[in-house]
Amino acid sequence: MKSTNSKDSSHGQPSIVRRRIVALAGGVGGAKLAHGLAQILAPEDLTVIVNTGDDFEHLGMYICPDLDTVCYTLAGLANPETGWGRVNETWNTIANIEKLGGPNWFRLGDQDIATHLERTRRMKEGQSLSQITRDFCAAWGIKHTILPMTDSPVRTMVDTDEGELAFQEYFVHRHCEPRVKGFRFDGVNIAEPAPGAREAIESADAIVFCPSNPWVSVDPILRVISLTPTPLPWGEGRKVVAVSPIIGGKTVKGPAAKMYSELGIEPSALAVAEHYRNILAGFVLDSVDSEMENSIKQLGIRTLVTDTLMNNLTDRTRLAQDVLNFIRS
Ligand code: FO1
Repeated sequence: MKSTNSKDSSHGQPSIVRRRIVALAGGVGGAKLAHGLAQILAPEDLTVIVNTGDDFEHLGMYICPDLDTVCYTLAGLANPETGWGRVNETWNTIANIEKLGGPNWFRLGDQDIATHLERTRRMKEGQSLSQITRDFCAAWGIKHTILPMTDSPVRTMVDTDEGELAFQEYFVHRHCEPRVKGFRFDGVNIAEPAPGAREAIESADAIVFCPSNPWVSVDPILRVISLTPTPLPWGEGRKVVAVSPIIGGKTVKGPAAKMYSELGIEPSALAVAEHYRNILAGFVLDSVDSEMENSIKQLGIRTLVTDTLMNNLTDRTRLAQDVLNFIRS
């Protein structure tokens, strides 16, 4: 549903057509584009649906790394060096846990621990993850809607040459070293989308897949929300647009390129477009990959070639504006 403001082009003023956007995001890359979109879109025009397949219980706390990364980023609280965790963080708790012989492989800062403790307390009281996220967003001054993909537990399991590993065990504890053979999303078949997610998608003019890992960040969300293929021609109905997380055959952050290689697929923007080919209407690839544009077009997908690296807020906002202009085109 489009909402149009009162300016009327027939009176010589440009008509400003608002677009409702749903962004699907994993961790750091997803959070950056969501942050850019939030600079441009009004709060009622942007819903970010976040992967919760990376969530796990650790040291007695319920931890939602991607959800926290997106929230901290939109709130301006994220650690600019890592992209995850909090800015101006201290590490006293984890240092003392380490001294006592406890697990220290998952680096939890003191401020971050407050988030996990309070979330865990509320969950034990029976509050849902989406309810808690709504309250936390309000406390952090976030005006746009951030939803976990689901309130039920879904756990990404990584099948490797060393057996099946829980996601954070593979990702952080084992530094993505075991060779990947496949993925399983435990609990996905019974998981319902979080309240509001379906409505946001139904009323959206476009769904944007942020530059997050297709295998372990976007796929779990797609499985939960059961996004139906969009065979409509460009310009008719909802547009589904993805931004490539692979630039010049490499990922800016995280193991997506390594995963493609280990699964026997050459990592590239084209491989990402092929991954989503049944649901995509448009694809945004980096200028360094412009030679792939024609091959992507041959998949029946519209393309935008632009600079997709997001080193600062200006880059995030510019890329978000490019994506919105592409959607409007
Ligand atoms: N990633 C790491 O590589 N090492 C860590 O110690 C680590 C701790 C951590 C703590 C809180 C949090 O919200 C995220 C954290 N991450 C860490 C990032 C996270 O595990 C991954 O980036 C995502 O799960 C993948 O999107």
